[in-house]
Amino acid sequence: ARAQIGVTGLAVMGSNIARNFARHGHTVALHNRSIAKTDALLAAHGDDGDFVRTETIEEFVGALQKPRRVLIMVKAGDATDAVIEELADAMEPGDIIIDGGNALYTDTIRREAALRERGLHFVGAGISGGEEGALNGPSIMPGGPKESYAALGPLLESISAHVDGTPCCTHIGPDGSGHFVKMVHNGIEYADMQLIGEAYNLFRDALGFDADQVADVFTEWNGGELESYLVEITAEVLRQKDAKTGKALVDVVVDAAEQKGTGRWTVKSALDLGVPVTGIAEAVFARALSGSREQRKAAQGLASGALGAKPTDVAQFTEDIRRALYASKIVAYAQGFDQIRAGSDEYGWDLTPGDMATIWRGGCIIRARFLNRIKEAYDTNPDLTSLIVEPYFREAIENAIDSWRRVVVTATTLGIPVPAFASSLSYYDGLRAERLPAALTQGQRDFFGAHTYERVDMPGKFHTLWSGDRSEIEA
Ligand code: NBP
Repeated sequence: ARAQIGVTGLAVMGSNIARNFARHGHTVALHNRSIAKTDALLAAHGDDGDFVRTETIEEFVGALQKPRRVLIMVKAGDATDAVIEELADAMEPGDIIIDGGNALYTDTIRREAALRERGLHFVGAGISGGEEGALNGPSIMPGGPKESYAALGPLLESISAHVDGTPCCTHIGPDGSGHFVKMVHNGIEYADMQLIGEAYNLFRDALGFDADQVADVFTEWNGGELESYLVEITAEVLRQKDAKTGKALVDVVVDAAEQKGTGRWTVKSALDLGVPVTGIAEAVFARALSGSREQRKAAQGLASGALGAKPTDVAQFTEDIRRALYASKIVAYAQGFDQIRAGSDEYGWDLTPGDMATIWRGGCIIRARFLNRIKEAYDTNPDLTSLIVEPYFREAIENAIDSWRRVVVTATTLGIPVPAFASSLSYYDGLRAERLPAALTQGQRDFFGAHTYERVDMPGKFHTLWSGDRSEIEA
């Protein structure tokens, strides 16, 4: 046995990760359910490094040095369970199975517990960066037993992206925490993409920009505090021309956004944890609305009401949008980090939020200059209550607040939907409010359900005898 790592599942992600391992000098055992993919990979890229071709699971496991390390890159769900079962039967106590697919973290918790019983280490590893990242350096979020990281970490770190010499890979925490964190990463990605989409929409419908003009703005923004992979590729997508019509590609693509589910998972989990991830939720719902083709068709021509005037100071409004985007983005990340902390508390994972900021700086889809600021914030104060109260972000939002309000007001008066900009601003206003209408909600709940309330001036739980003499009793 001579391979340091095995990869099973050689579709686009698995092939590229296998090549990445090989290019870093590791001997890689290859396996795929249908042998054609294994052979296609070897034919096209066999000279990337040292590969061991295998056909059966037994042959595959037999090719690996101990403790054996196998990375599964198959379709998430039942396929993963089927592959784990086959592998577990062929492996020995102390061996490590890594699931690099987009598994639901609760599946990972279940799988880790089952394999632990059999003496095997199971590591659910979130991998972000798409095809390109898989080949040239992804961001990797491995969970699972800490002991397994000693044998696995150096291998994963060697193929991950690096920023300032630091690998974009670290042990996240036990059992399903790696996939949980990857899920929240994808949720933040949804919010970020939606916010960028809303900015684009404003340029198009409030300022009348064409795609090239918006591309120029995004290119310029990518030189400042908004610098990020998503802003960079936005400019590229907007600049792309359609060969068939000569129009901007974005103008011939159907405006119905699809989703594979990780955004939805993030929101479901946030609902269970009671964390208000309003930016992510609005992003998921905005995709759903865009895909509601019947309803959208039926709603064409509905009244807009009196529309306000379009902004006349183009430079000012452009800067307003930039600031609104930055502030809303801070809120989306603050909410995502809140969810990570809540998940950590719920499952007893003892996660270090600053780790996420560190490993998301490179390789992954949400890589962005301002993650350095988030990292610094958590370095200074690991127990940060909320990112938005940390001095750097507080100041950034305070600089943006007037612009942010103007953008939401202008969009509203022009009838342009900005669900993520508006809900992020409401979240900010909600958090900073001295008094929320929740006191009234408590009164209503006590009225119809005797659910009790607390008082601002004394401890304890109280109930008003609503159907009696309306006096108050201590509950
Ligand atoms: P796919 O998600 O399209 O899965 C294809 C692979 O799964 C093939 O190797 C296929 O084998 C194998 N497979 C299936 Br389907 N059912 C199987 C079964 N019952 N037993 C054994 N193997 C089975 O591949 P992908 O797009 O490369 O993604 C791989 C994983 O990485 C997924 O979990 C995905 O969510 C995750 N991911 C993808 C991206 C991305 O940008 N695409 C990014 C991050 C994470 P076959 O060749 O024999 O059909």
